[in-house]
Amino acid sequence: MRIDVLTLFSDMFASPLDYSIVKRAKDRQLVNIVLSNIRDYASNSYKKVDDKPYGGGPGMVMMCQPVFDCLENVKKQDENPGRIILLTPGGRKFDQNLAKELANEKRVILISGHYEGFDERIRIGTNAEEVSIGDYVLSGGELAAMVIIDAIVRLLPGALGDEYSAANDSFSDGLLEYPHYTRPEVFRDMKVPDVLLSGNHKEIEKWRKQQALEKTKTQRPDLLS
Ligand code: 9D3
Repeated sequence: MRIDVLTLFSDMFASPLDYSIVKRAKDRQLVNIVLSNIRDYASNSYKKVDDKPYGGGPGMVMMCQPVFDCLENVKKQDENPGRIILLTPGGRKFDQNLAKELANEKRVILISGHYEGFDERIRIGTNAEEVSIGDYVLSGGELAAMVIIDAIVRLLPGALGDEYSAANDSFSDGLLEYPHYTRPEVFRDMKVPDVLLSGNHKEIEKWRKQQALEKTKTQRPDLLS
Protein backbone atom coordinates (compact mmCIF):
# COMPACT_ATOMS: atom_id res chain seq x y z
CA MET A 1 0.00 0.00 0.00
CA ARG A 2 1.11 3.56 -0.70
CA ILE A 3 0.14 6.41 1.65
CA ASP A 4 0.91 9.97 0.55
CA VAL A 5 0.85 12.83 3.02
CA LEU A 6 0.71 16.44 1.85
CA THR A 7 1.70 18.74 4.68
CA LEU A 8 3.46 21.98 5.58
CA PHE A 9 5.40 20.20 8.34
CA SER A 10 6.78 16.97 6.88
CA ASP A 11 9.49 16.82 9.58
CA MET A 12 6.79 16.25 12.21
CA PHE A 13 6.16 12.81 10.72
CA ALA A 14 9.64 11.36 11.15
CA SER A 15 9.69 9.90 14.64
CA PRO A 16 6.08 8.75 15.19
CA LEU A 17 6.30 6.59 12.08
CA ASP A 18 9.67 5.07 12.97
CA TYR A 19 8.73 2.89 15.91
CA SER A 20 7.06 -0.37 16.66
CA ILE A 21 4.44 -1.72 14.27
CA VAL A 22 4.61 1.07 11.68
CA LYS A 23 8.41 0.81 11.52
CA ARG A 24 8.20 -2.94 11.04
CA ALA A 25 5.56 -2.58 8.32
CA LYS A 26 7.78 -0.08 6.48
CA ASP A 27 10.82 -2.36 6.85
CA ARG A 28 8.78 -5.27 5.47
CA GLN A 29 7.62 -3.03 2.60
CA LEU A 30 3.95 -3.54 3.44
CA VAL A 31 3.53 0.22 3.23
CA ASN A 32 5.30 3.05 1.48
CA ILE A 33 4.67 6.36 3.25
CA VAL A 34 5.59 9.31 1.02
CA LEU A 35 5.74 12.80 2.53
CA SER A 36 5.38 15.88 0.35
CA ASN A 37 5.89 19.40 1.60
CA ILE A 38 3.21 21.71 0.24
CA ARG A 39 5.49 24.72 0.63
CA ASP A 40 7.86 23.28 -2.00
CA TYR A 41 5.08 23.86 -4.54
CA ALA A 42 4.38 27.51 -3.73
CA SER A 43 4.97 29.34 -7.00
CA ASN A 44 5.38 32.82 -5.54
CA SER A 45 8.87 33.95 -4.54
CA TYR A 46 7.99 34.19 -0.82
CA LYS A 47 6.91 30.51 -0.71
CA LYS A 48 3.61 31.75 0.65
CA VAL A 49 1.00 29.04 1.25
CA ASP A 50 -1.70 30.92 3.18
CA ASP A 51 -3.57 34.18 2.80
CA LYS A 52 -6.26 36.32 4.48
CA PRO A 53 -9.87 35.14 4.18
CA TYR A 54 -12.12 36.90 1.68
CA GLY A 55 -14.94 38.55 3.63
CA GLY A 56 -12.70 39.13 6.62
CA GLY A 57 -12.39 37.26 9.88
CA PRO A 58 -9.63 35.74 11.98
CA GLY A 59 -6.77 33.53 10.87
CA MET A 60 -5.33 32.55 7.55
CA VAL A 61 -6.57 30.22 4.82
CA MET A 62 -4.53 27.61 2.92
CA MET A 63 -4.19 28.74 -0.69
CA CYS A 64 -5.33 26.66 -3.66
CA GLN A 65 -2.26 26.82 -5.90
CA PRO A 66 0.37 25.09 -3.71
CA VAL A 67 -2.05 22.31 -2.67
CA PHE A 68 -3.31 21.64 -6.22
CA ASP A 69 0.22 21.57 -7.68
CA CYS A 70 1.50 19.33 -4.88
CA LEU A 71 -1.44 16.95 -5.30
CA GLU A 72 -1.07 16.78 -9.09
CA ASN A 73 2.61 15.95 -8.75
CA VAL A 74 1.95 13.24 -6.17
CA LYS A 75 -0.97 11.71 -8.08
CA LYS A 76 1.06 11.01 -11.19
CA GLN A 77 3.71 9.09 -9.23
CA ASP A 78 1.49 6.00 -9.07
CA GLU A 79 -1.08 4.49 -11.40
CA ASN A 80 -3.61 4.05 -8.58
CA PRO A 81 -5.71 7.19 -8.20
CA GLY A 82 -6.20 6.62 -4.47
CA ARG A 83 -8.73 8.02 -2.05
CA ILE A 84 -8.09 11.68 -1.34
CA ILE A 85 -8.71 12.70 2.26
CA LEU A 86 -8.69 16.23 3.60
CA LEU A 87 -8.09 16.35 7.37
CA THR A 88 -10.57 18.85 8.80
CA PRO A 89 -12.24 19.26 12.23
CA GLY A 90 -15.67 19.08 10.53
CA GLY A 91 -15.19 15.89 8.54
CA ARG A 92 -16.55 12.35 8.86
CA LYS A 93 -15.49 10.99 12.22
CA PHE A 94 -12.64 8.49 11.88
CA ASP A 95 -13.30 5.10 13.46
CA GLN A 96 -12.20 1.46 13.20
CA ASN A 97 -14.60 0.84 10.30
CA LEU A 98 -13.04 3.63 8.26
CA ALA A 99 -9.58 2.33 9.21
CA LYS A 100 -10.56 -1.08 7.78
CA GLU A 101 -11.96 0.51 4.62
CA LEU A 102 -8.75 2.46 4.03
CA ALA A 103 -6.53 -0.53 4.83
CA ASN A 104 -8.17 -2.28 1.86
CA GLU A 105 -7.14 0.48 -0.57
CA LYS A 106 -4.04 0.30 -2.77
CA ARG A 107 -3.40 3.99 -2.16
CA VAL A 108 -4.56 6.76 0.19
CA ILE A 109 -3.64 10.45 -0.09
CA LEU A 110 -3.92 12.49 3.12
CA ILE A 111 -3.85 16.29 3.05
CA SER A 112 -3.05 18.01 6.36
CA GLY A 113 -3.87 21.64 6.85
CA HIS A 114 -2.75 24.31 9.23
CA TYR A 115 -4.25 27.74 9.92
CA GLU A 116 -8.04 28.26 9.91
CA GLY A 117 -8.67 25.85 7.09
CA PHE A 118 -8.50 25.17 3.38
CA ASP A 119 -9.84 27.35 0.60
CA GLU A 120 -13.15 25.60 -0.14
CA ARG A 121 -12.13 25.12 -3.79
CA ILE A 122 -9.48 22.61 -2.62
CA ARG A 123 -12.23 20.26 -1.42
CA ILE A 124 -14.42 20.85 -4.44
CA GLY A 125 -11.68 20.74 -7.09
CA THR A 126 -9.94 17.63 -5.75
CA ASN A 127 -13.12 15.70 -4.93
CA ALA A 128 -11.66 14.98 -1.49
CA GLU A 129 -13.48 13.37 1.42
CA GLU A 130 -13.21 15.27 4.72
CA VAL A 131 -12.19 13.31 7.81
CA SER A 132 -11.85 14.36 11.49
CA ILE A 133 -10.34 12.20 14.25
CA GLY A 134 -12.71 13.45 16.97
CA ASP A 135 -14.45 16.34 18.63
CA TYR A 136 -11.53 18.31 20.05
CA VAL A 137 -9.46 21.07 18.51
CA LEU A 138 -5.93 20.33 17.31
CA SER A 139 -3.54 22.93 15.98
CA GLY A 140 -3.32 21.24 12.61
CA GLY A 141 -4.06 18.10 10.64
CA GLU A 142 -0.62 16.50 11.02
CA LEU A 143 -1.29 14.56 14.23
CA ALA A 144 -4.64 13.49 12.79
CA ALA A 145 -2.87 12.12 9.69
CA MET A 146 -0.44 10.20 11.90
CA VAL A 147 -3.27 8.71 13.94
CA ILE A 148 -4.98 7.56 10.75
CA ILE A 149 -1.75 6.11 9.30
CA ASP A 150 -1.08 4.18 12.51
CA ALA A 151 -4.59 2.73 12.59
CA ILE A 152 -4.40 1.71 8.91
CA VAL A 153 -0.90 0.24 8.91
CA ARG A 154 -1.39 -2.13 11.82
CA LEU A 155 -4.29 -3.68 9.90
CA LEU A 156 -2.14 -4.55 6.87
CA PRO A 157 -1.53 -8.30 6.60
CA GLY A 158 1.87 -9.10 8.14
CA ALA A 159 2.17 -5.86 10.13
CA LEU A 160 1.47 -7.43 13.51
CA GLY A 161 3.76 -10.03 15.04
CA ASP A 162 2.55 -13.60 15.48
CA GLU A 163 1.73 -12.93 19.13
CA TYR A 164 -0.90 -10.37 18.14
CA SER A 165 -3.90 -10.49 15.94
CA ALA A 166 -6.00 -7.58 14.75
CA ALA A 167 -9.03 -9.85 15.04
CA ASN A 168 -8.57 -9.89 18.84
CA ASP A 169 -8.66 -6.11 19.14
CA SER A 170 -11.23 -4.24 21.15
CA PHE A 171 -13.98 -2.96 18.87
CA SER A 172 -13.61 -5.90 16.51
CA ASP A 173 -16.20 -7.85 18.54
CA GLY A 174 -17.88 -4.65 19.72
CA LEU A 175 -16.71 -5.02 23.32
CA LEU A 176 -13.86 -3.56 25.35
CA GLU A 177 -11.08 -5.91 26.36
CA TYR A 178 -11.13 -8.06 29.48
CA PRO A 179 -8.56 -7.19 32.22
CA HIS A 180 -5.04 -8.57 31.79
CA TYR A 181 -2.61 -9.78 34.46
CA THR A 182 0.99 -10.98 34.44
CA ARG A 183 3.47 -12.01 37.13
CA PRO A 184 3.68 -11.69 40.10
CA GLU A 185 0.55 -13.31 41.56
CA VAL A 186 0.41 -10.70 44.35
CA PHE A 187 1.53 -7.08 43.94
CA ARG A 188 1.03 -4.64 46.85
CA ASP A 189 -1.78 -6.78 48.29
CA MET A 190 -3.55 -6.97 44.92
CA LYS A 191 -4.06 -10.57 43.86
CA VAL A 192 -4.54 -12.02 40.40
CA PRO A 193 -8.09 -13.46 40.16
CA ASP A 194 -8.07 -17.17 41.09
CA VAL A 195 -9.79 -18.24 37.89
CA LEU A 196 -6.78 -17.13 35.78
CA LEU A 197 -4.50 -19.41 37.84
CA SER A 198 -6.92 -22.35 37.73
CA GLY A 199 -5.88 -23.71 34.33
CA ASN A 200 -9.59 -24.22 33.54
CA HIS A 201 -9.77 -22.75 30.06
CA LYS A 202 -13.53 -22.91 29.80
CA GLU A 203 -13.95 -21.00 33.07
CA ILE A 204 -11.28 -18.48 32.03
CA GLU A 205 -13.08 -17.88 28.74
CA LYS A 206 -16.39 -17.39 30.56
CA TRP A 207 -14.84 -14.99 33.10
CA ARG A 208 -13.18 -12.90 30.38
CA LYS A 209 -16.39 -12.60 28.37
CA GLN A 210 -18.32 -11.54 31.47
CA GLN A 211 -15.62 -9.03 32.49
CA ALA A 212 -15.54 -7.55 28.97
CA LEU A 213 -19.30 -7.13 29.03
CA GLU A 214 -19.22 -5.53 32.50
CA LYS A 215 -16.44 -3.12 31.52
CA THR A 216 -18.28 -2.12 28.35
CA LYS A 217 -21.53 -1.53 30.28
CA THR A 218 -19.87 0.84 32.76
CA GLN A 219 -17.32 2.59 30.53
CA ARG A 220 -18.84 2.51 27.02
CA PRO A 221 -22.56 1.67 27.12
CA ASP A 222 -22.85 3.30 23.67
CA LEU A 223 -20.99 0.31 22.18
CA LEU A 224 -23.69 -2.13 23.30
CA SER A 225 -26.63 -0.62 21.45
C1 9D3 B 1 -13.01 28.15 15.39
C2 9D3 B 1 -13.07 27.24 14.25
N1 9D3 B 1 -12.08 26.15 14.35
C3 9D3 B 1 -12.74 24.90 13.92
C4 9D3 B 1 -13.07 24.02 15.08
C5 9D3 B 1 -10.96 26.48 13.47
C6 9D3 B 1 -9.95 25.44 13.36
C7 9D3 B 1 -9.32 24.90 14.47
C8 9D3 B 1 -8.33 23.94 14.36
C9 9D3 B 1 -9.56 24.98 12.12
C10 9D3 B 1 -8.56 24.03 12.00
C11 9D3 B 1 -7.96 23.51 13.11
C12 9D3 B 1 -6.89 22.50 12.98
N2 9D3 B 1 -7.41 21.13 13.08
C13 9D3 B 1 -7.29 20.25 12.10
O1 9D3 B 1 -6.73 20.59 11.08
C14 9D3 B 1 -7.87 18.93 12.23
C15 9D3 B 1 -8.57 18.30 13.30
C16 9D3 B 1 -8.98 18.76 14.60
O2 9D3 B 1 -8.71 19.89 15.04
N3 9D3 B 1 -9.67 17.90 15.40
C17 9D3 B 1 -9.98 16.63 15.02
N4 9D3 B 1 -9.66 16.16 13.82
C18 9D3 B 1 -8.95 16.99 12.99
S1 9D3 B 1 -8.44 16.60 11.45
C19 9D3 B 1 -7.74 18.05 11.17
